[in-house]
Amino acid sequence: MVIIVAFIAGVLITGVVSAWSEEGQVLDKKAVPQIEVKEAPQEKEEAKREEPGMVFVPAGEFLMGRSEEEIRQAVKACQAEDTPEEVCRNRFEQGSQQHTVYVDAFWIDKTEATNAQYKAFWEEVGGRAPALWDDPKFSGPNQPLVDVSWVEAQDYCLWAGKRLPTEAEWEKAARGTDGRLYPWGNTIDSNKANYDNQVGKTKEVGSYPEGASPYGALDMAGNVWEWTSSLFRPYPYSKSDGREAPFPGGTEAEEMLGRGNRVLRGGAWDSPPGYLRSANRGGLPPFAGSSRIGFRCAK
Ligand SMILES: [Ca+2]
Repeated sequence: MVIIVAFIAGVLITGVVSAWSEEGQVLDKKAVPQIEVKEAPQEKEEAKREEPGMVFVPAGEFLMGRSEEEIRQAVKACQAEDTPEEVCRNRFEQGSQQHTVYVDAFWIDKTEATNAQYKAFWEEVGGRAPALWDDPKFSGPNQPLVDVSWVEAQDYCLWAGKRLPTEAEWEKAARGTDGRLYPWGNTIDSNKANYDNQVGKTKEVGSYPEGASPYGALDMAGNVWEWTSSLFRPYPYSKSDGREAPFPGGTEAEEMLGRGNRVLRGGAWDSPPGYLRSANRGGLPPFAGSSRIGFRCAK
């Protein structure tokens, strides 16, 4: 437990450093490169299929990670917090540099998984009841499930005939293909997401329709951090380099010792604004969980 708490603290501290001083600076439009999007013809048929509660993301490339200008701002902000320049550069230049990634077509849940949805799974399958189901701040049926580990999130998605999204899928679903910083555009907006302790708890999923991503996914920024399937490894992202393998190279016990943090995305109800950037990455051991952590499924 001590180890897990330490990792949670580590992620939060790192995120704060990367977030605060960047905010309020409008990026030069030229700093956001554009890419041409080609849509495969067969996808038009795929997109017509109905998947209740899910949105479709067509195959193609997108810009993943932070642009050079974003990294420059992040390093500057990091140094302003009295962190050595080399540490800051390692953190942002090697960890999140923007690059083009191809992603196959997929579906992703329109909202975070709710308490009601998870309860149906839990009543059928059993296992641990999330501790915060006793807390009225977090237990509403349409509030997102919190206090859920990566392992439990994955089990739920498999039960529902789905899986966790990769972090590349998650980021594309959140920001589309034009390199925007947030699901709705380039400027943070408290009318479009739940963050910064505005209400001091999670809100019902889908409470911010104006904060929808280009594909219609809701709460990709804020409300709860969302588990992805991916191991936290430096970019460039490659789905075939082992980062998507379940428990690669070790046992569950080894994973609990911190080898194999999984990526979380999007920030939570109490996160400062920079956490909500679609390119921002968090990482925690797969057995961690808190009132800030939930998930959504893909297929
Ligand atoms: Ca979220």
